[in-house]
Amino acid sequence: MHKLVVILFGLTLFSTPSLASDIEIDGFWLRESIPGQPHGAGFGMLRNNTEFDAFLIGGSISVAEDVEIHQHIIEGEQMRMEQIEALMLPAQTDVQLQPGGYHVMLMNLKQPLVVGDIYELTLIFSDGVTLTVEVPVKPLVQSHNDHKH
Ligand SMILES: [Cu+2]
Repeated sequence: MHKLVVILFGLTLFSTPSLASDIEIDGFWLRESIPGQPHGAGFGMLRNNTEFDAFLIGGSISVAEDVEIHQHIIEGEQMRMEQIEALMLPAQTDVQLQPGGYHVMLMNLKQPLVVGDIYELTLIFSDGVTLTVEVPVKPLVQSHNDHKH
């Protein structure tokens, strides 16, 4: 952990001040809460349009006590989540946060996430720049077609 902090600090020194201003946040959404679930999760696309690698290091949202960055890892036949200190966004690259992969974890929700609600999510990058976007709550299961039963 200490080593990573040092690495991030080093990168900050060599980054341009406007790094995160050329990062786009696209199509972010929050997954609706199921009863008894203490945490929430958010997904979407981050696009780094700069010539430099960028690092997402955290976030904040009014409905949760904290925002962590998580990844899913497979251990044997088990899949579980693990917090990561930073999500690297390579230069000129899209990174997708999606169910079963990288996501932002909303720790200790103050109220359940209900479909149709919209929250402001702030994402924090390693150069200190923050970006805030409106994120809607969507259903757990999203069908890719419109057919209904
Ligand atoms: Cu998680």
